[in-house]
Amino acid sequence: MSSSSVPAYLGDEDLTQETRDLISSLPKEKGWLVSEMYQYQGRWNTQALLQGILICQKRFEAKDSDIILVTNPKSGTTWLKALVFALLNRHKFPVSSSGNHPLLVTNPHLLVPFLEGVYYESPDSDFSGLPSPRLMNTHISHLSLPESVKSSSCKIVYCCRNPKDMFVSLWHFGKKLAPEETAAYPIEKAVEAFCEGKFIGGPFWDHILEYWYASRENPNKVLFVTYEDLKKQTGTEMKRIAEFLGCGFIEEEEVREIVKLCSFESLSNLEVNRHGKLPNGMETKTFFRKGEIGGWRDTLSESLAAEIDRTIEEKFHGSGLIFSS
Ligand code: PAP
Repeated sequence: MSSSSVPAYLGDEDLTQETRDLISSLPKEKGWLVSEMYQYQGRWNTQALLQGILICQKRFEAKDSDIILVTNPKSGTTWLKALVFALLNRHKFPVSSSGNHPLLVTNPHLLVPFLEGVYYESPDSDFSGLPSPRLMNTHISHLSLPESVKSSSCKIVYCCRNPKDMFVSLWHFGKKLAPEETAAYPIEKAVEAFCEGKFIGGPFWDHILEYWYASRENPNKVLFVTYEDLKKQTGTEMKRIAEFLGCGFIEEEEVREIVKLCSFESLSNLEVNRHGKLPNGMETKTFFRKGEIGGWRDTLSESLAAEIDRTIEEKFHGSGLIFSS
C-alpha cells in the first residue's frame, strides 16, 4: 500500500508474529486497494483487519448489556452509529437542548468504537471505560463473532444495504483514499471481484445472509434493518430499534429531533464532518458522499449493474430477503 491517506487498518504494518504465522497458512489474493487479502473463516480481509479480528475473537468479553452494531462496510455504519448513540443518550444529552450535543462536535466513529479497528491499533484495549450499555460496532461476520457475543445476551443491530449502492459507495471511498491504486484498477475488474466474493470483507452475501438468518432464528438477539428502510421511514425504524433495545417510551418530538440531527444533511454539513480527521488520519468527510438510495446509477453501467443483479439473484434466491433499490 503506497498511499499515506489509507488508514492503518487497511495496511499490513505492525503485525504480530502470531498473525504472521496464521497468515502464512491462509489462501491469499491480490485485491483492490490492498496488495494482499487473506481468507479467514470464509471472508477476505486485509492483514491489519485480520489481526484486529483475531485479537477481538481472543480478548473481547461481551456483557449482557452490550449493544453491537454490525454492517458490511459502506452499508450505513456512520448513520446507524449516530442514531443509536443519540437514542441511548437522549436523557444525558437531550437533542432539543441543541448546541452542545456530542454529535455536533464529534464524528460518530469517535463516539462508537470500531472493535477490530481499535484492537488492531491498540491490542490491549478492553472497552471497560465505555458507559453502560456499551455501544460498539464491527464488520465481523456472524460466523467469526467472538464467542462471548454469541453466548451472552448482548444485542446486535445489523444494517444491510442494497449491494449495488454498497459497492459504489466503497468504490468512491477507495478512490478518495487511494486515487492511484484505484485508477490502476478498472471498475469492471472490481465488480467481477465483488461478485466472486473476493473483495475486502467479502463475500458480501454470506455476511448479509448469516445475520438475516440469525435475526429470524433469534429475533430478540439480532435485529435486521436496511439502509433503504432507514432512509424511507427513519423515525419508524428508529422506534423499532428503540423497542428492540428496550429503550422505553420515546416522545414523537424526540424521535423527530434525533432523526433530524442524524440526517445526512445535518451531519455532513457540520464542521467536524467537513474538515475533521480521525486519529488514524482519515478525513471525516470521506464518510459522507451522497447518502442516497439508488445512487449506483451514475457509476455503474447497465451491464455492470446486471452482473451484480445476477449475483444477488443467485445468492439470495429463496432467502426471503429482497433488496429495494
Ligand atoms: P463505513 O462502513 O466505512 O463506516 P458507512 O458509514 O457505512 O461507512 O458508509 C458511508 C455511506 O453512508 C455513504 O454512502 P454513499 O457513498 O452512497 O453516499 C454515506 O454518504 C452514507 N451516509 C453517511 N451518513 C449518512 C446519513 N446520516 N444518512 C444517510 N446516509 C449516510
